[in-house]
Amino acid sequence: MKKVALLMGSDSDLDRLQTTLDHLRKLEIPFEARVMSAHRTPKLVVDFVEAAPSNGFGVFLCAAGSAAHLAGVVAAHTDLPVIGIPMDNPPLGGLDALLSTVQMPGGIPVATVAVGGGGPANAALFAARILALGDEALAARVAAFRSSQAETVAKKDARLQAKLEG
Ligand code: RP5
Repeated sequence: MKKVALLMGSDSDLDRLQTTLDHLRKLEIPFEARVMSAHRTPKLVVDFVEAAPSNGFGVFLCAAGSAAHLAGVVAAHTDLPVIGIPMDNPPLGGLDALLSTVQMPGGIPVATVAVGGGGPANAALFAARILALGDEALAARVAAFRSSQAETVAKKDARLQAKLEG
């Protein structure tokens, strides 16, 4: 299976990417997580991205906050799919990163997940769905994950009904 490259602009992003890592691990998706910045280490980013296909990567997850250009810069240097994860940094709470990531010009696509909440987890799940197109075993794990969520909701509903009746 191709690997996921999880790039983050700073180690200050890492704690908020725990659910991304958790979901990649749960779905048994090989990945590398790296700190590199579109602004502070632009050459490193370009070198990494250009070498990515020959290094076995299939999808990029790019997490950055503030004036977040990491996902866009990565997308500008590759034909692989890029998913942007806008980080909810102060003082603007991630609106800055969201707009910087989602408002890409035509021709250079970046799929952008939500700021905070389920966004970082969804980035991993979206990467899983992309890679699952060419991997039946992963597709089965993705399907099982979705079923398990439905079962969890059904249990919660049953608990609610019991509480309301009691
Ligand atoms: C962005 O700048 C990073 O993704 C991070 O969210 C933000 C702040 O970085 P630090 O100043 O905490 O290193 O590039």
